[in-house]
Amino acid sequence: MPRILLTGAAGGVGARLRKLLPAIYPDLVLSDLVKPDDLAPGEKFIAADLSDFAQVQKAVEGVDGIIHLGGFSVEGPWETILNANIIGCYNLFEAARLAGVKRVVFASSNHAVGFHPRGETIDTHALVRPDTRYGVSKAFGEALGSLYAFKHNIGVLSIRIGNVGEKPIDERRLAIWLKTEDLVSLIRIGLERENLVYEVIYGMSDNKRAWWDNSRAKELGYQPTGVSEDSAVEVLAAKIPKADPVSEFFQGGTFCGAEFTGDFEAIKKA
Ligand code: 15L
Repeated sequence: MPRILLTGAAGGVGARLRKLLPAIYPDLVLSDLVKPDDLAPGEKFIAADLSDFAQVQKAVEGVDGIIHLGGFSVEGPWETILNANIIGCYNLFEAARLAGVKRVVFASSNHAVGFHPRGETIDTHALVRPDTRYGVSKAFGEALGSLYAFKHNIGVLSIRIGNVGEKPIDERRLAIWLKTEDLVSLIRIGLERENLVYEVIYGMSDNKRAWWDNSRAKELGYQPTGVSEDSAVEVLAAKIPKADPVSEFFQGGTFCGAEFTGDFEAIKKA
């Protein structure tokens, strides 16, 4: 039975996965900076600060596969992103290499490619266009995953996650919504698919308004079950006020508009 480590287990997505993963991976170890408040008696937990290599080494000891959600999950100050997402991600992969971990699923984000226009459909060959320091850290994690896959024989799957939730919550999320069960299917591809070297795929459900071509995920066996269009009438009726033009134009939404000092007319055509 494989032992699987879930980092970032106390976060929002981590909390959702904690409900579904034990049925598939009974030997699941949870990790985060601090213990989740609702930790059940049967759940195994190890506290680890990702920016501390010794603590990360302890957490990965004896595991076969890692689901790496840990780190700062939105835009933040450089010091925060540097420690939690850049140094933290390096520590995770390096500790995994030393411990002989076979698989890592890296929770990347749509914000690694957020500055692509909504009017364009991109696949995983599109250039990274991070929309934040956070997005840069996700592009870094993808690159690091590729290095450890090709150089150190760890099978790595980077999932550019859209937005995980019960339902899509606004018009942008109709394009990028990811049902938790579908995230579990993607994780299983990363941990279980034979001969996986390094892959990048988009973490979205069956979304009619998608601006991502996720054919690589389908080739790897992904069959999404969530249908975002089922919520379209409700979402559009809510008439959520529009954000600024930059946020509305690009895929990354308000992550693009925040702190923006660029030339909107020029980058629209780039
Ligand atoms: C992300 O990467 C964030 O972790 C999440 O909180 C959402 O903001 C999501 O992107 C999104 O783009 O909606």
